[in-house]
Amino acid sequence: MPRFTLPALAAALSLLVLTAALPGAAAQAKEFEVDQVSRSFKPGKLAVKIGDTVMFKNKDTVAHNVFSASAGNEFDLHIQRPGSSSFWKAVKAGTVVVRCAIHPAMKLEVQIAR
Ligand SMILES: [Cu+2]
Repeated sequence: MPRFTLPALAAALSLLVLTAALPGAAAQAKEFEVDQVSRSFKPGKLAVKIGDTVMFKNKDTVAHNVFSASAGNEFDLHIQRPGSSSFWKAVKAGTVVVRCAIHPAMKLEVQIAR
């Protein structure tokens, strides 16, 4: 008597194919980390591709409010408390200037390529 029925085997196989395909798809989009330290972005410049995600990690003792007014890539991550992380996904090719609404001196330049 077989241990597995044919439908169960087929289901197990398709699950295997699905999970095998996932890491390949995930490898296409990358995740970058930008820290907020001493009221500045580190690094201050970044090169990403459309679909990539940037994680903003607040390593400061003060709150930040990351945003961009660059055409096609406008976003606002709102108030971000010390120790927390926020995420932004690059959607349109070009140069994006990222700033903090609380600290005008903070500046990050992101180059988004196709
Ligand atoms: Cu700030």
